[in-house]
Amino acid sequence: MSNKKIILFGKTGSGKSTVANALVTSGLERVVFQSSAGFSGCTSVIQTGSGRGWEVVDTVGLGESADGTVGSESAESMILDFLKRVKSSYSHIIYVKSGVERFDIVDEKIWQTFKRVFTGAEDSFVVLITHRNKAWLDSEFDRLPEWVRSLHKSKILVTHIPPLDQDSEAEEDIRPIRQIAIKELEDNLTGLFLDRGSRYSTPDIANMNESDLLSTARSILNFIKEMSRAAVDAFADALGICDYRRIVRVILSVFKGSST
Ligand SMILES: Nc1nc2c(ncn2[C@@H]2O[C@H](COP(=O)(O)OP(=O)(O)OP(=O)(O)O)[C@@H](O)[C@H]2O)c(=O)[nH]1
Ligand SMILES: [Mg+2]
Repeated sequence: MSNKKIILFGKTGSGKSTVANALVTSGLERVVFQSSAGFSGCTSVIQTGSGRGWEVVDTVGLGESADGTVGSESAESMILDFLKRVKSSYSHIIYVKSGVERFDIVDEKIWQTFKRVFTGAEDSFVVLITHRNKAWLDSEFDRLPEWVRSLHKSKILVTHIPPLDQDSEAEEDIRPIRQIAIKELEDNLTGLFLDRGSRYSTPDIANMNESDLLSTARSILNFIKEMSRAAVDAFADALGICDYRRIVRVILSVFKGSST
């Protein structure tokens, strides 16, 4: 059985590190990827880990960044570093979303940004909703946003991986439930990969040289600015966001963590 390589992205607290640990270690007892539940807090740099046939790239969660505005030049080099870091072929490129939060406009913009970053590897795109089960997905499907529903149904996955319980008796009860959830997630992901003949998807960036990557980084930055501006123009009232730079900042925060 061939190795699978996945990259996870999504907002902070969506469950990326949890999924990463689950796949690589089959549980949550051994921590490879630091998770928000741990003392170390949320993920602040891109991390890679592997085990059990899975190689996982866990990215920094998108959220409001504390350090304010990023200048265009440093934003560009941040994106460039990120592109260099993630230029590779993948079995799955996964947008992780917490099912207890509503999908909003920022989710859509992040998704569009990653479709732009991984152009050429569309085959491997998946949306993974955490904190929920299949029954929830079936009942909520029609309420998912259009950009999610337009994916093939098999590429919209749902998982519920309960965190480690400090109470050892409770943990004993939860562990088998967690194990079943992890097994189901693995089976779903593996199934998708087998359907594609176990072939990796290669994004255009994987074949780019330094100068192509730089112009791609520049064009991605412009793309982020343009679409954020358009979103604010269209939805300013509903969003309560008058400054498109705020959306830009949120989206840019994912590219942090790849510079050394
Ligand atoms: N109940 C439940 N809790 C979950 C699930 N997935 C993640 N969590 C919890 O949600 C919290 C955040 O999970 P993380 O895996 O750290 O999220 P992350 O996306 O890596 O967050 P950042 O590193 O900040 O981007 C942790 O307390 C997890 O235990 C789930 O499916 N069900
Ligand atoms: Mg994390």
